[in-house]
Amino acid sequence: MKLARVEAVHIAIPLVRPFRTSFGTMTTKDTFLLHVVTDGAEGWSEFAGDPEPGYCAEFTAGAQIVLRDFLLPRIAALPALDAALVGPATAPVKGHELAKAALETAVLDAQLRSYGMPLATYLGATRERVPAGVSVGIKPTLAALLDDVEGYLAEGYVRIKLKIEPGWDLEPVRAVRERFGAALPLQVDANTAYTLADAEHLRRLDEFGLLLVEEPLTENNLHAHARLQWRLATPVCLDESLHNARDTASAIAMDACRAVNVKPARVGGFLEARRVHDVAHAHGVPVWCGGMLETGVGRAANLALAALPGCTLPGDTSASARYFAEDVTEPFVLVDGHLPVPRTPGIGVAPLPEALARFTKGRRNLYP
Ligand code: OSB
Ligand code: MG
Repeated sequence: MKLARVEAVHIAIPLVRPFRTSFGTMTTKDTFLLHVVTDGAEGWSEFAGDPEPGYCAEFTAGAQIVLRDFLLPRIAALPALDAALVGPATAPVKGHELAKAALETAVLDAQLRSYGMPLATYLGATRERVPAGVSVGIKPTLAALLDDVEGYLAEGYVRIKLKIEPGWDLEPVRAVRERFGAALPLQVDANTAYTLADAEHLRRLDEFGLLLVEEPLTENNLHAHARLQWRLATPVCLDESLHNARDTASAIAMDACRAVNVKPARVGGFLEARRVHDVAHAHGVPVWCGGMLETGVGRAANLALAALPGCTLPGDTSASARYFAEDVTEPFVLVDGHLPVPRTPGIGVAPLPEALARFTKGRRNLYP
């Protein structure tokens, strides 16, 4: 394969309702799709970040510069383009996992299309459909939260995740438990909003029988997460703090987490995500596939990862309608609490030209 052309397509799609986390409120999915054209097939991917560096250090405008000036020149210099070489060839560029993931995924999509192989097959997926959880944002009132959770359960979602922050933690969890019962699979995500000084407070979550508490403390502090896990019965799950398989191995060895949220974007792509999965699975630590409010382009690829054997907990891969009235791809529809794993070559979807045109804010050539 030879690289011919790479383009960033800036898209903005309104969310069906605002999504508030401890790091901010989103009302629109504003990002870019990466379109890679080779001498053979073409590939698509989605940059998972936002215009502002709230979840992590990367952001859309910066990622396009990193792709254009640092990542793509290294890929274009390869004698033959191969998705497995994207990681090693871009390793001299520090960080920028989200940008690297977008590049590797679009190249992988093109390559797998040329082989006629679905991403799920390439990764070693063992399921044809995956159970769907839903991540519920911070709401203005408990009543509004209970209404939202009730709606999602009526739609068939099999697991609820509540976003929490100081001042919105024990009460919403108690309210959801009281209303929907002890059997509801329930977990929380703090997106780094607490410190170890909050350990005694967080320990009060133990009485609610949660599946896990996700990224409670300041990012990248494995030591503090291990100290917290020592005091909690609830399993700690890491998201923001795990950037690769090596971090995951360290975190597990230190007992800094007893569950792993794997996001291909956060770890630089699907090949490293597979390794994160393998490390955790080999240690008997449950894995689940997280999300970043992706459009159908990112969602399709995530579903292939969610179908791996070690993904034993329901993920955040919800149906398209949970995010958008209209998606840029054919929508993913919840059936009996599950989403189907795409079974056509590559990531299994491509943007619908008409929808893409309507949501496109601009295009930028990144290569040549
Ligand atoms: O921390 O998992 C997170 C969304 C954007 C950024 C970070 C996170 C999330 C979610 C929603 O929790 C996941 C999804 O539904 O895609
Ligand atoms: Mg998270």
